[in-house]
Amino acid sequence: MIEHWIGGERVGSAETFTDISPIDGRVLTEVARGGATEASQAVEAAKKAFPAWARTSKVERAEILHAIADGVEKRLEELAITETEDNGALLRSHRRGVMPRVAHNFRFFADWLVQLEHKDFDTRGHTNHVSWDPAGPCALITPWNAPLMLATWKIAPALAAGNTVVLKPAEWSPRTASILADITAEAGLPDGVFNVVQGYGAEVGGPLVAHPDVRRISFTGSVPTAQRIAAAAAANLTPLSLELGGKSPLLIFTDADLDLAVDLAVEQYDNAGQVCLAATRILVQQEIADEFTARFVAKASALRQGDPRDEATDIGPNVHEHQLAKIDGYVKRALAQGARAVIGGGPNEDLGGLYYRPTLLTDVAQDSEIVQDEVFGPVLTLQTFTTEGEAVALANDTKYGLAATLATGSKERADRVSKQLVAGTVWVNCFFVRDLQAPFGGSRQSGIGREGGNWSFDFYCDLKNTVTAPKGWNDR
Ligand code: TXE
Repeated sequence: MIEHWIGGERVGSAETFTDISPIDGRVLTEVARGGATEASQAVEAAKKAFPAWARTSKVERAEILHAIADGVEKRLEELAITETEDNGALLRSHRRGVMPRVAHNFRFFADWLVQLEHKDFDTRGHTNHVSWDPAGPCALITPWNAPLMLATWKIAPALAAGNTVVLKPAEWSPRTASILADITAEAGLPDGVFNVVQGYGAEVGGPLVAHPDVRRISFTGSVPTAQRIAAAAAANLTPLSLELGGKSPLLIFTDADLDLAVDLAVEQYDNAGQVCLAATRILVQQEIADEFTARFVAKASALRQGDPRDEATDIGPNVHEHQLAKIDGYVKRALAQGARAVIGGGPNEDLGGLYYRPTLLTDVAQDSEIVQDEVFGPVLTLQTFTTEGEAVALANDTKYGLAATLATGSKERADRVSKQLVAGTVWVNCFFVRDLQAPFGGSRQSGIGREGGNWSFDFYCDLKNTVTAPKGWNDR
């Protein structure tokens, strides 16, 4: 049984829900199904713990964050397996990429905190001193596609800044947050500084974000849920940070290294396509479209789909039957409208369950839902363009603006095109390189605000400027 973690104690609920593995439909555990009462208890605990935690020195907080990172590293294998069982993402990625990054999130923000300062400056002899004051209890709402990674992008800077936290993990992947709670306690984080409430979004997440004592809300997830959260935040004018979906383009020009371009395109099937940053719209220059498609098909067809716990597997299952139905609905409607499946086009019947075949669709209209909506599955579309101007126009013709990837051999073209793209991140001849110093987030409906480096601290703090008069000012 997974319970809530409130004020340093395990707390149950009268009702529970069942956590099921997308790998094979196995029941993993029962989970406490929280509601308004638990949300309020957790905020109370966070509020009570706040003054003492806010008073700790930067160095004390940094030490505890490093101890949490040590704990994550010590339990890395357990965390990796637990997360794979919960959301079906590859165990090899959890082992070698995701969980080490979880530890790094704590180390990075611990170190960043220690050097965080704004140079004092002078105004007519008066000294201006800028400080980052912690804001108070923060409500963090996170999704299931990279549960602990995305949660700790928020938890680490929030705690480093001296805030207290209530985390509401996604109901499809509740378990690693619970392990993290144990790790924080073992690392010496005082009771109530970090709390976890489990349950469904509307039932426990809704009351949490509407709570008047919550000082910051940070959310990663879908646009409709973000709109509900923003409405709740508006009632209390709670500052919020939103990291939402995307429909990012991969632009491939004739001067690109075609092998690299193919690698970049195939990489978009990672995590069975359940990645907000995924470049799901391949835009390829007409002259090389046939050659690119042939090489893409060869490479993508060699991907191994299967049990994500197997190190040889490249693509695992999608997370939940609702997601699978959503993905298949999009593909079926696209095919009915005249799209052609170059590869894939349906669930993997050999494997059954929640496994969807990596799919590439051509003959898709720019204004169709398959090109405009986030599918969040292993489904890519391919369109062609003739000129650079047309490529940019297609790339930007979306309600999103999270990321864009370019494959080109020309530095001048890369500079020219990246300047014109509406995207929070542009990758040139690479993908998914993410440094925590960099601002991360999206334009348009991909979100509000940026996470990373100073941007995270600016969000989780009340910035203060203290202006001190020079000595003897009252002698004048
Ligand atoms: O997301 P939700 P879902 C996109 C992706 C996917 C779609 C639906 O396109 O197909 O969203 O996924 C909590 N108040 N992304 O339905 O609902 C919920 O419990 C407070 C993109 O799973 O946004 C969970 O913890 N919280 C994405 C979290 O919100 C609420 C990652 C996310 O769930 C709530 C995930 C409410 N009223 C999905 N309702 C990305 N940006 O990476 C739900 N929640």
